[in-house]
Amino acid sequence: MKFKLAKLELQLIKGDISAQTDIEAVVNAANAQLKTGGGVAGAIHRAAGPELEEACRDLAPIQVGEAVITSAFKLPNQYVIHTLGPVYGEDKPEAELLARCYQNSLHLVEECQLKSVAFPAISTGAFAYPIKEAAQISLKTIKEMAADLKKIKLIRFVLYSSKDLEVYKNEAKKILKK
Ligand code: AR6
Repeated sequence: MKFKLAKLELQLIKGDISAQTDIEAVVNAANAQLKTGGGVAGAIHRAAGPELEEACRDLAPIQVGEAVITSAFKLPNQYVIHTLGPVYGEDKPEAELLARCYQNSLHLVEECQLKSVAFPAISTGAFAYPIKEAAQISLKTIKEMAADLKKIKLIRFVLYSSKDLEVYKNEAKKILKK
């Protein structure tokens, strides 16, 4: 499913964040130490190879809501943006912290003048953020920022299950008014 937001296209697909061959930067749902882990972080580090963890060493630890950028090494992308989402029920205010992950990631995209970025549903796995609320926050944040993003042409959400994709589609229809 596709939406037009200012000058950019927002896509919602089901897939694997580590297999986005036509995207310049992929976003990692990282841990504070920027080490490999489960879920998205595991898939990204496995596909990028051990050089990614090495490149992350001097940038860690990061704070909740912060984002940092590295090369993507063996991934089919140029860059990885690592952001630390809030743990639901622990890191507060959680909605603001989750919004900051998307804002800070998109600031890096803008600074590096990238044309395309792919996001997973940050915090909705090990960090237990409910998918519907997370979808609303991420889509609203991008909608608010869209007019200020100059270079980027494509933002893609890569959802891991059909169920999560359906939730995103439903929320996007309401929030982005297709
Ligand atoms: N591609 C796209 N989405 C995925 C993939 C994938 N390959 N694998 C899982 N998801 P999570 P978090 C979905 O746990 O909640 C890690 O161990 C998943 O279904 O990766 O921010 C880190 O090291 C869920 O919807 O990230 C951290 O310690 C979403 O991606 C911690 O988990 C996010 O799940 C971060 O937790």
